[in-house]
Formats: sequence, structure tokens, C-alpha cells
Amino acid sequence: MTQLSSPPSPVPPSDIPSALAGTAATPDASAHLEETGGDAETGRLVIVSNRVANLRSTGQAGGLAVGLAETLKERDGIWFGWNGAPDGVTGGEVQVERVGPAEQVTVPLSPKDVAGYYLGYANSVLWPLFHYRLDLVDYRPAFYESYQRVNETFARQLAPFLKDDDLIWVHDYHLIPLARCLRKAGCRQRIGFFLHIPFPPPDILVASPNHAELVEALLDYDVIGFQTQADAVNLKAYLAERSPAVQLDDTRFRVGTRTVTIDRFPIGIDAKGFAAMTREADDEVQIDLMRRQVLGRRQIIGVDRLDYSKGLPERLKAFDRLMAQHPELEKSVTYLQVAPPTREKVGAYGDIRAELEALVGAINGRLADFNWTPIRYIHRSVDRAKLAPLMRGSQVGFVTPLRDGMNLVAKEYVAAQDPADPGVLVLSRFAGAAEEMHEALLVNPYDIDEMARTLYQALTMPLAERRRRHEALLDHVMRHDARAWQEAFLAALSGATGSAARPQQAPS
Ligand code: GDG
Repeated sequence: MTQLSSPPSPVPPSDIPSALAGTAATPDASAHLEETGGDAETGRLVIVSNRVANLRSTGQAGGLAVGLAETLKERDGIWFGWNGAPDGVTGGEVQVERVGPAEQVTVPLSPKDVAGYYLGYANSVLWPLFHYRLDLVDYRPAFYESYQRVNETFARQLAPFLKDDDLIWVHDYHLIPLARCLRKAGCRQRIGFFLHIPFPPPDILVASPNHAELVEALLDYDVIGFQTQADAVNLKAYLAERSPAVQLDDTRFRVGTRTVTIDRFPIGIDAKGFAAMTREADDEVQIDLMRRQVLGRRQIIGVDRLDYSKGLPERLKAFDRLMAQHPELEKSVTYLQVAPPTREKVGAYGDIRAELEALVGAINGRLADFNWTPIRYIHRSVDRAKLAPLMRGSQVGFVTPLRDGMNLVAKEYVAAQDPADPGVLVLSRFAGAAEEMHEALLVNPYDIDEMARTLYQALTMPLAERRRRHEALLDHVMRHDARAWQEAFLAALSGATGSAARPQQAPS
């Protein structure tokens, strides 16, 4: 067993259970773990992410929360992250709350670090950079210092909770340096990283002054997981060009004395659960649906956080173009865009909101009639129980991000459809989901004409073709669901060489 050396614990980790049932591990992984002293059958799962999902309720927006909340409801482990309050003290008191078999461990951040680490480096540097938006990167050295400081503090606060055979699964771009910081604190557990957003090609990545440190820090993980093959290829290309890491086979690299796995683990949704939610439409949604049925109106739906990566202005322009090219569709097609606010303190988000509101106003002002509002735009979070029936009642799912790690809405739309009379998914080629969802109508989200033509194709598609496409998509979404994603990642992490090949590190 490995020795864990921890700094003094801010709260006693004594009541954290030691055994964890149901950890996924392949037979190969189990055999390997016997050699290395780890135990995939009993090791706990420790999830680390910027924010800790509310395990009691998953009715909130946010892909990560929806994707992972179910896992920890069923097994022992910890979910560690920031408490979300903007006015704490970085390194201050740790809160521990038990929810079922799991524990939520949350830590505070100071206003300075919320501005520097979260709004700054994570969301004004890494988010635009990783979404290929160099024009929106707001690089400031102080942001990077705060990002490093917060990762070091999180590592110091997390380390006392860890046990030797824990599997640590770190999520997303906020926490790239966390494994490096945990290693410095003496942690030798297997640590995996999953990036929910795209990983850009080397030419874009090197525009960041910190690209070398970021990639070196990534290589301290045992498993680096991406949404798509394209993302994994981008990191491998960077390594081939600029790193001494040696590629051993398709997914494994030798980094010093260690082996690091780089692979794709496309995230899925709780497809059965989401489909079941369509049967419980509340009165408001049912009335809306009946009204549209009586009026013979079809609906195009989009559901996205109001983020510049989601291609919302382009979508509105495509709808406008559709109406210009097919005036016969006036009053018979509406476009419902749900776009809850997000990261409003980052300047680029204010800009996209203003652009969108101007476009909605201009299009509706020009086209609307007293009994027809072409675009219904909801800039609030809609309850999840309403979303599923709203998607089912919409004939087109319009999912056209300019760049997206995966895009769960594409999968939710498919899961929500009535197989006997399904709607059509119009999907951006630049969403990670396009790598798997071949039967969607794939579009270039920058090409307004193509999107308008494709919307028309979707609205006029014969039933037989809709069913054929939907059947294949549904089969995929059901089989490659959230559970399959977690199992695949955890199997890879359980099977990782982990501490076996890592030299003993002195605690700092
Ligand atoms: C990141 C990556 C990746 C949206 N509006 C409301 C609402 N939502 C839900 C959707 C969906 C989730 O939020 C959004 O997930 P996405 O995948 O579309 O996008 P991101 O938030 O950008 O997520 C993304 C994901 O992580 C997972 O790895 O796919 O590429 O960017 O579930 O339904 N939910 C509720 N009300 C809303 O108004 N309740």
C-alpha cells in the first residue's frame, strides 16, 4: 500500500467510509491492480470539479452536474469542489455534508480568486482558447497566478481526505494543475482527468503563454480523457511536436518512468431517465403543445446556456433566412430558444446577450403578427422536468454550436422523441457529438444558407426517413449513456499503472 502524507486536516476525515462497492473494473484491470497493490473493488471514488453538484437535486443547468450526480448517489466517495460563494476566504473552512453514501466536501474562495481563477483564467482564457476563440482570450498574468494558487490550495485541502486506494477523478479545465499539486503534496493515488470541452490543435494552444506548463501538468495524470478522437489527436500532435513523451501505442505514452493513457471517452446522458421525463409534462407544457397542434404549428427548439460558443446568433439568422426563403412557413413554424444566463460577469457574455436580444427583437419585429411570435426566447433557466416534454413536442432539435466538447442537448433531444413520430436533429459538425451521431443532419454552423436549407429539409422530411434516422440515433444514445461513460473512464483509471511506476515523492 502506498503511504499518504497529508498536511494537518482542516476537518477530521475519520467518518469517511473505507469500503466502496460497485467500482467498475475490467478483469484485466483487477489482475493488474493485485500486482500494484490497489483495489478497484474497494477503492473509493473521489470526484473533483470546480463546483460540486447538488446531489439532492439535478434540476439545474450544467452538463457536468447532470452527467455525474447519479454516480455518487449510489456509491461511497467524495465530491470535492468550490462552494460557489463569491465572498469567502481561499484556504478557509472546509464544509462536509453527507448525502447518501457519499460526502460533499466544499471549500471557499476569496473574491480575488473568483475573479482571477474562475472568471479570469478558467473562463476568460482557457474557455475561449479551448473553443478556438483566440479573439476572446483575455490573458493577464495575475489570472494565471490565481489559477495556480487555487489549484494548490484545493490540493492541500483535499489531500487529508484521501485514502491510499482511492481513485481520483478530476474534471475539466479549471483544474488542469491539480494532479501536479496533489503529487507535490505526496499523493500517489491514481488520478484521472476528463476534459469536458474541446482540446485545441497545437497552433492554437501555443497562443497561450502557459501552454508548456499546462501540458506538463496534464501529464501528471495517469489517464487523460477527451470527448472525441479529434481532441485526443490534438494533444498527441502537441506531444509529438514539443514533448519528450514517447508514444508506446495508440493510447499510451511513456513520460519519464510513468505511463500515461490518452484516450477518448465520449460522455453520454441518462437516456432512459430523460425519456421517462417526457411522460410527465406539466399543465403549462401540455397546453402549449395542444395549442400548437390545434394551430398546426411546428416548433424548432434550441436549449443552451447563453454562451458565445453555442452559435446562437447564427441560429437566429438561419431561422430568419428560412423564413425569407420559405414565406409559406410563416405562422406555421416557431423557434423556441431556451438560453439561461451564465458567467454574466465575463465581458464577452454581456456582448453575446446584447447581440442575441437585438437579433430576436429585429426578427420578431419584422415578422411577428398579433397571433404569431416567430421566435420565443427564454433567458431564464427552465425546470428540467419541462425541458424533456418541450423537446418531445418539437419537430426539430437545433443544436449548432460553433465548437463544443460534446453537447448533451443533442443526445437529450434524441432521447426525448416519440419513436413512432420523431423529430429531426440538426447538429453542428463542430460539436463533439457529431463524431458519433452520424444520422443527424450535420451542418456547418457558420454557413447560414446551409443551416436554413437543412432546417427546411428537417421540417419536410418524410416519416420513414425520420424514423430510420431516429432509430439509429436512439440506439446509440441508449447504449452509450452516462453510466457507460463512467464505467469506461473508471476502468481505464483502475487499470492505470498509477503509483506503481511512480518514484516515491517526498511530501512538500
Ligand atoms: C459542458 C461542455 C459537454 C440547458 N439549459 C437549461 C438546462 N440545460 C442543460 C441541458 C444539458 C446541459 O444543461 C448543457 O450541456 P451541454 O453539453 O449542452 O453544454 P455545457 O453546459 O457547455 O457543458 C459540453 C458537457 O460539458 C458535458 O461533458 O457536453 O460540450 O461545454 O443537460 O439540458 N437545464 C435546465 N434548464 C435550462 O434552462 N434544467
